[in-house]
Amino acid sequence: MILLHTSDLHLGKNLLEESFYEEQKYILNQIIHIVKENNVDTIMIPGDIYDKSIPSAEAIMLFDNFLVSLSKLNVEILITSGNHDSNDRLAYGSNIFNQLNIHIVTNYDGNIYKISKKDVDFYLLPFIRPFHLKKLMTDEEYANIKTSNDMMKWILSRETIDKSKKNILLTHQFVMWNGLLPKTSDSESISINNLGTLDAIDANILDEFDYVALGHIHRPQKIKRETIRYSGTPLKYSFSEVNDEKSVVLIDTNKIEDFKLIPLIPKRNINVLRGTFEEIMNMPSSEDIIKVELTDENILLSPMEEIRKRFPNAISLAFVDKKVKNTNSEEIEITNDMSPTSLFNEFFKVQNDRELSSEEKKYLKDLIDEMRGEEKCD
Ligand SMILES: [Mn+2]
Repeated sequence: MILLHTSDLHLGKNLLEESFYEEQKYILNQIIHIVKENNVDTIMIPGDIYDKSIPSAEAIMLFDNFLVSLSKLNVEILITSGNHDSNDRLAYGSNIFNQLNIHIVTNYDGNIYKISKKDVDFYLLPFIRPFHLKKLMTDEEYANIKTSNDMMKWILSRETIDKSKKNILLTHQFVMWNGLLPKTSDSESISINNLGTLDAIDANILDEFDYVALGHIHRPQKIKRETIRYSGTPLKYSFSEVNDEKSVVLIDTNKIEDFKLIPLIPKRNINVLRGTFEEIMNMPSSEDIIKVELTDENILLSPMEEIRKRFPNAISLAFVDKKVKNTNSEEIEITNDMSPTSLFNEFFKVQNDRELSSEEKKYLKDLIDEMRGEEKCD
């Protein structure tokens, strides 16, 4: 059987103000194309179908069309909810979908939802936290569940894994191994606590599975072994991911360890351009979604307008020169009798390591006078 593993679609996501609707539509079509080309039997999506617990109508339509297209290709669809999904909303229609080989699992009731297909057993575990187990246990038992790892151990201890079969687990969790945290990005909204491990599940307890299809972390990577794997998001969802290569995992269940990563090529790429204004204006024009980091020494007035003529999808601009460093107010000596001009001069000195020139002083004085004049008119 050929399986495809992807996750964290985050349908409905925006990057700053930029909608990803067209990109998502494009990349879902690409996944459908990969499914067709490779005769995929089953697609596995362990969580974060939507970006928000109340997805937009547009996002719902994207997902709907995706399911319909997959269904037409007779692909079995295995989905579990992620931390971004609303369980109740994602579960809508799941009973009737089951009859169409679309399995959407959003609830854990004491046993992992299992699907057997040929020689493979799939275990579908939605995103849950330790407190979800409270209603399934005695108080004494619950007192022992302190971490996500305790939770997962308890969950797995209740399953009888048939070792004569291939066993595959779908789960949306933070999995680590040997003290190594997974490589995160800016788009996950995960807060790593002080220990960094309280929410983490130790990959060692997943050893009974031939393949673990993980969702939650947005960078594609293995944890402990090649076959415990985050597929990563199908698109770059933050500027921290510009150097990542996005892909889906294609698995032949007869030789799981020989899985392939099929690259996903986005409609528009995401990129960070760094340089002076002049350098950037000499870079080849592109339709990419761009963050500009200007290294100019002088502050420019509305550079974005010019930059957008060359890079119409520039959506973020930052000055990264030392002049715009965050000045700690303690670095500036302030006394009560200082005029606004000398206050500004102190600030300027800290930022630029020099005094204002006489020309700059005059400009500042005129500006302040003008503002004062306006104040008086009020
Ligand atoms: Mn996610």
